[in-house]
Amino acid sequence: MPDPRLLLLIPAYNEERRIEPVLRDYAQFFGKNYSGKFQLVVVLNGCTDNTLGVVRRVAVEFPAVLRMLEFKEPIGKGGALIEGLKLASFGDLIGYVDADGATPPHAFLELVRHLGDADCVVGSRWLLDSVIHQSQTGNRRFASRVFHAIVQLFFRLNIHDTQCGAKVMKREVVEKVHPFLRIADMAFDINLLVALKRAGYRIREVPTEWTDKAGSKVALFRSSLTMFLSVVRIRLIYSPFYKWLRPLRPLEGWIYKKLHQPRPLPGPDSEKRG
Ligand SMILES: Nc1nc2c(ncn2[C@@H]2O[C@H](COP(=O)(O)OP(=O)(O)OP(=O)(O)O)[C@@H](O)[C@H]2O)c(=O)[nH]1
Ligand SMILES: [Mg+2]
Repeated sequence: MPDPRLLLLIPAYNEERRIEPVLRDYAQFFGKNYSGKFQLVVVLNGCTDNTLGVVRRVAVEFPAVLRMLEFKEPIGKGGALIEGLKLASFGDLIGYVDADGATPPHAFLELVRHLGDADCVVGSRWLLDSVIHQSQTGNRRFASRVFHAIVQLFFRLNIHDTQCGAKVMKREVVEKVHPFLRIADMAFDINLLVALKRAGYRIREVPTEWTDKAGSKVALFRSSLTMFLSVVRIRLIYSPFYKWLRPLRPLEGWIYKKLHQPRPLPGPDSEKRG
């Protein structure tokens, strides 16, 4: 039986220096090692460099495999994935990885192969068998562990690494939880995992191979603060107080703006479900 159709999303923001070999490697690897249909979609927004030009150039070499979506607005990594996941019907399985090549193609295929009877597989850098090349700075690892403790306290997800940029899900699952995806910044992954858990889906955490690449653009303080705010927001959505907080929306918008981070998408009242 051939492998299922696989749609892989790559969110990309100012990645002109890092994305080209990643696109080539994925297109070639999956062309050779995957018997099902493979589609790669790069989702860009607000790039001020030539990422679009680079993606276009590589797309000419792999016209059947590589496509792109471009948004002018600063919708963030989460916003880009929320848009990309609207294409879920192109695959039986839908995944995403970072544009910097932190996850090599063979490691992503491993995640796909581990799906089994689960609904979502998350790659993990914090399990015994994880293989990490060139680890993050001490500050970043510390921030990541504090973030993990807060997330565990709030949501009891029991996942060691919620932030790994490599995940894969079944199409039905994406379609079911999509209306509950609101967070546009890097806490998008928490939004997704919490929505999956509340909908009763099975999430499997699998050790993965990961390389921290040079050229990091993450502003640690600003990014951590935003992620904290977003996690509090996700927690409140599922609390009885949520409706009383509506008047604070303009303040929330102001804070995200001050932090130069994409603000959460406004949602209908159905936001509470999920
Ligand atoms: N479309 C889109 N993608 C983004 C945005 N911000 C980050 N990304 C992408 O999200 C992925 C993860 O971002 P990274 O900057 O690599 O984050 P990281 O891996 O935590 O940090 P570094 O690799 O150290 O920079 C990459 O593919 C980025 O290009 C954004 O605003 N819009
Ligand atoms: Mg990265």
